[in-house]
Amino acid sequence: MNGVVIKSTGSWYDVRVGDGSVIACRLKGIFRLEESKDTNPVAVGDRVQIENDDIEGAWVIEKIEDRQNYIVRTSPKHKGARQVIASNIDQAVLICTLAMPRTSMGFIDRFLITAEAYHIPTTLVFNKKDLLGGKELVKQQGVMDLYKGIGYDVYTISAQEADDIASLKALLQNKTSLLAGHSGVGKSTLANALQPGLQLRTSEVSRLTGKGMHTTTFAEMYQLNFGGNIIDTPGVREFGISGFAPEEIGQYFVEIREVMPQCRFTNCLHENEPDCAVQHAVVEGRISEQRFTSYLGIMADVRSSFKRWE
Ligand SMILES: Nc1nc2c(ncn2[C@@H]2O[C@H](COP(=O)(O)OP(=O)(O)OP(=O)(O)O)[C@@H](O)[C@H]2O)c(=O)[nH]1
Ligand SMILES: [Mg+2]
Ligand SMILES: [Zn+2]
Repeated sequence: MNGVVIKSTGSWYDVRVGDGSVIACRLKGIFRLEESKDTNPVAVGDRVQIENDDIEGAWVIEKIEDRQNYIVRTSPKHKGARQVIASNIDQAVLICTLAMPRTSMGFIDRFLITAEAYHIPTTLVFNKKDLLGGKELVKQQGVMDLYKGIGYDVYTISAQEADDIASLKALLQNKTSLLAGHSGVGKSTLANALQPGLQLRTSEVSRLTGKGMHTTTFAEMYQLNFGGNIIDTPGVREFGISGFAPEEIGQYFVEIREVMPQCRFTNCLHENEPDCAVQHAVVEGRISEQRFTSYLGIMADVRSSFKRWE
């Protein structure tokens, strides 16, 4: 029987099959033994073949179909190991909040370059606009304008506003979308608003630290009654990146990719090289200093993780 993995706990996998029912499956031993840099051989979104195994007396995943795409992050437990967050997705929706919790541009950029590298179109959704005062709204608008200028789709919403939920529905309809972001930004709250009846657990952000409580513990895919699927994921503290070569990174910054053919050296890394079109663009304000700072920070990370791999 064919199905789609909608939840993976590491020992059990919930698989949604053709008639809409969900079957808890185990993984055939062979997959666990396969050599892999990934910490999880099966991810949410994987299309699989399952069979009722006579010997084990349970449903097992027999075969994993090739992935159309997938998105990974560095495993927080084992640096250098990759964790596949989800596969076969149409888009990612990065939920950000200016406050409670604060989402930094560095975090946004790390997510965006990973999504660029894996060819996953990404939309930025700034949630909790109801919490922002005048000054903060101006600040948020500045960040939003920056990303709009680069070419990303950007929304500002409140989970409590029916109109905002309606515009989010239009974004998500008939697609399989990954909801990502820090703990506490409101991923599960938004899922509940989009699909009444889900009743996912949510918890208040700590007033003391301004951080979320890591309420969602496993990624899970839910069907939307207006068409499509969403994957709610556990909040991540940092979006570690690994496995990239330093010379790749420029290509994943859309606006750097655009100007770098004009650099004097074809292997320019846009750090200290002479006649670098990227540095010129930063000086002239065509590339934002914040994005360039993110670029340099990611280059430093990539270099240090590269060394570990050698
Ligand atoms: N004021 C306000 N609060 C919101 C909004 N969206 C979510 N919240 C609150 O933010 C808190 C955290 O929401 P969750 O949905 O648990 O956040 P999450 O992103 O799923 O967090 P993790 O599961 O830990 O990753 C809850 O108390 C929500 O009620 C919003 O638009 N405005
Ligand atoms: Mg959650
Ligand atoms: Zn350059």
